[in-house]
Amino acid sequence: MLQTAQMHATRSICVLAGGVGAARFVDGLVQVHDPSDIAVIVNVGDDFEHLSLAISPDLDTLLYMLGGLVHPEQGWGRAEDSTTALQAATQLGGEDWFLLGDKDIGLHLVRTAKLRSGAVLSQVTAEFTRQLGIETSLLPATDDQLRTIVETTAGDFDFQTYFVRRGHRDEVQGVRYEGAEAAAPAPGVISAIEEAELLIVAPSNPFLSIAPILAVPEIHQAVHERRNPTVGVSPLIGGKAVKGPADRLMQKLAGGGTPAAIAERYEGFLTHLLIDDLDSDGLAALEQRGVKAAATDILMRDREAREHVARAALELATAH
Ligand code: FO1
Repeated sequence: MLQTAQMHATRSICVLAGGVGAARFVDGLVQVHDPSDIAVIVNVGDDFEHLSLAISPDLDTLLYMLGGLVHPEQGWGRAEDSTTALQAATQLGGEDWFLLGDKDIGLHLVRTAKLRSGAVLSQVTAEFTRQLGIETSLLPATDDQLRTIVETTAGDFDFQTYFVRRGHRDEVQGVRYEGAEAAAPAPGVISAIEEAELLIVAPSNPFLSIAPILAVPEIHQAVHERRNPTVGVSPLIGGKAVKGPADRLMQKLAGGGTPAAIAERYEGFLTHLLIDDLDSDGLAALEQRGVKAAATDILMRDREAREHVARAALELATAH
């Protein structure tokens, strides 16, 4: 098997990540810690094939963020992109509900070609990080097919159909991770978890971004066998999601959006949780669960705020 040196490099910080919040957090982390000493394990449950292109939104959001190319307001896709190709495809009857910019399509063309000629996702991702000058290691959770399926009162939908096409309006009854049971971790994933001094669970949707990673059995086991600290950053502020359905999913599937309910999602491995000042009335319940906690302003409104949140997460892990 072809494995790159980068995949074997030991990093002291390992992050579990998915979505825009995670990418913003990692952008803060690389400002306060050596980027080459960080490995990020990325959700692939949102991946899908669209207009025959292999799309990996969470990997791409991190690639664009760390490569300095991300669309600043959207948080996904590329800055200063155009939509000529998609408009032409739509004129010919192609689907237009998933916005693919011209520059973004450039990446998808290369990824799709490489995958079709036999490369695996982790190899393609490592190649892209090299091309973009990214020192942080970005590892897909698995090279195997793993798809998040959202079960709603209107039917079961793959992630992007639920999230983008139907605007995450359907009432969710459950989530399943198709293929996870049989999936193997991508090269480097297990050693990144085992060897990191600190594991961080990024401020990502627990059900839609973090759970698909943990649904890979060997990853679940490695995370639970760690002896070093694992710090989570809450995805909710004042019990509400900054964007997306995390608060609704927590209400429906976890019985609430309190800090204790978030810690419960990560029961068995979470040692610390950083929460927002607006949720500080939940600190005592966390301490009661044996989870060390601190509250600060965790809204990542700009680069400075991202740096603040990353620093606070590192300080929480080292303070006690
Ligand atoms: N999110 C949207 O809300 N609408 C879109 O049309 C859309 C297109 C898109 C294209 C490429 C890409 O990498 C991400 C894209 N996203 C879009 C974001 C994506 O659906 C979500 O950020 C993640 O899957 C959630 O983690």
